[in-house]
Amino acid sequence: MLPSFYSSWRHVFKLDPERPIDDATLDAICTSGTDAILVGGSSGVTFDNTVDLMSRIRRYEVPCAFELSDPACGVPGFDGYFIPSVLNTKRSEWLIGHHVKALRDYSHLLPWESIAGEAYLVLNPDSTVARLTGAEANIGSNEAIAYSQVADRLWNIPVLYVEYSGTFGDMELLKRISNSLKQAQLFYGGGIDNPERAAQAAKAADTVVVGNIIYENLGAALSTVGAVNLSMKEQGHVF
Ligand code: 1GP
Repeated sequence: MLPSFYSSWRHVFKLDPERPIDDATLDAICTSGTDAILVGGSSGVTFDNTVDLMSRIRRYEVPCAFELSDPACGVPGFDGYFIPSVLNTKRSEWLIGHHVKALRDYSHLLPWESIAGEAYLVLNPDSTVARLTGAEANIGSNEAIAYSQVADRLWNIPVLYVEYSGTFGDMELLKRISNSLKQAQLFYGGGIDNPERAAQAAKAADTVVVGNIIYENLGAALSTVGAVNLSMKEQGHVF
């Protein structure tokens, strides 16, 4: 398989277009040595606030991708686009329904070479994404692994995103999920607010996503970059 726009990413900062970020903070994030900036949010993402944030990030060399969950926010100019689906929702529109409508109307406009499907396994029931999508986040480990394998082995999804947004997740489960995957790149996000947690997540996931702490404690956020890189180096990742 050809390398894709995200295959070398080990550490990613996730920025929410709805949340204000000042120039100095954005500068620190974009020059931190992170592998990429991922733009996305569970609510309040609009075309205008996405264009605004993208154009500010574009002053830097860091790669920048967008999680496109609403065709009305289809801003051109990102290096890549993820189209998310929620695996463990009972509301089929979040698994496939929105996607069918979007492709019916906009498929001819999409830059397919820069698009990857992204399967979310949402495991924090108190997160906005869990509430918004009706995700059944209180599931056992074996079920979580089964969901992951459906996405990875049956659907060949390129990216599996284990999402604990707002809380630090179960690293043992993350490792078991990682070991169960055959081909998907494993993203982990949720509650990473110090180097130790970043290093722990990097031991299990291929790509570690850091979000909220950017807005709460910039120094702590920046410290996760080196921690992930060191952990990956210790595990012998070579890129
Ligand atoms: C959110 O997974 C990301 O989509 C990061 O989570 O905001 O808890 O760091 P946090």
